[in-house]
Amino acid sequence: MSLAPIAPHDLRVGGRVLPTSSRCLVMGVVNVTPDSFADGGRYLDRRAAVAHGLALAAEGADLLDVGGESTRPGATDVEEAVELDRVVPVVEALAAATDVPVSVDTRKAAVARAALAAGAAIVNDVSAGRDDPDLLGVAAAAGAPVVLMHMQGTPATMQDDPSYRDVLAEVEAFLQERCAAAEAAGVAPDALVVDPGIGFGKRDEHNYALLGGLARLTRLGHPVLVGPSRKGFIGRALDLPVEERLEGTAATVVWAVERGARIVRVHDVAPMVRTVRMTEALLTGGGVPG
Ligand code: PMM
Repeated sequence: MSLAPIAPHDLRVGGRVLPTSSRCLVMGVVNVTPDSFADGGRYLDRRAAVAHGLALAAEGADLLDVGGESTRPGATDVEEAVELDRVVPVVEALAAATDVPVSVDTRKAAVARAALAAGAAIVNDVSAGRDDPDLLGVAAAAGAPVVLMHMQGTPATMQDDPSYRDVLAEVEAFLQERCAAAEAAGVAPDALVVDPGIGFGKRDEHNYALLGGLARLTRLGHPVLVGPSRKGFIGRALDLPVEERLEGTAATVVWAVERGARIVRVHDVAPMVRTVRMTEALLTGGGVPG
């Protein structure tokens, strides 16, 4: 079954409107971790992380996603104090130095709360509010949008033996249920973003099925975020190491935008801004999207 994507709502962050109803936004990744798969260790130093975030903002990022816990396959949990220490100063410095809204990539309510107090505007939770029951309430109290991502299992175990009967239907049902949970916790419906969680408890066939059926997830009525950047399925398709997956990421971004993705989470901001803008020009016959 193929469906045309439907336009979602905009997102309000602070006093600003992010135009997810009409454009695909580019979210740049700032990992303050020693062990993320694509850039682990490069930005563990606070100043390096802030400089990297500012460079991504200058390259045209619409959002900056700051994370202090690697969620790569096999990664173990990070202590709350360690994650706070990695994330909060970087969020604070970026929020002070740029107008680009900052999101915090965390599964912990305390980290979300501290990051929001330090100037973050969005919470990106790869557990979709399941790991810490207080996280959705924290976002609701701050009036902050929340990214709800699908993952089967936990980062430590998710790639051991992922299995689905119908991955697209199961991810769709999961996201629908988590949107309801977020609304029950007080998050406004127009503050929700959904994400199929590429690579999180998925075999390649599952990633391809989700990317192929992405338009169906737009039917949930919320902006769809996709994070394919430099991930393993691209490496396996092209037989290339992580530092050589730019074109594979770009091809996946084109595909996702054409099927209705309204935020792409990427490491290589400048080339992906061009990739997204060109895809939108093709989709609109050269006009302004919307
Ligand atoms: N991927 C990673 C981390 N956080 N968040 C969302 N919402 N979606 C993703 O696909 C996602 C994420 C893993 O990538 P990284 O280790 O390079 O940050």
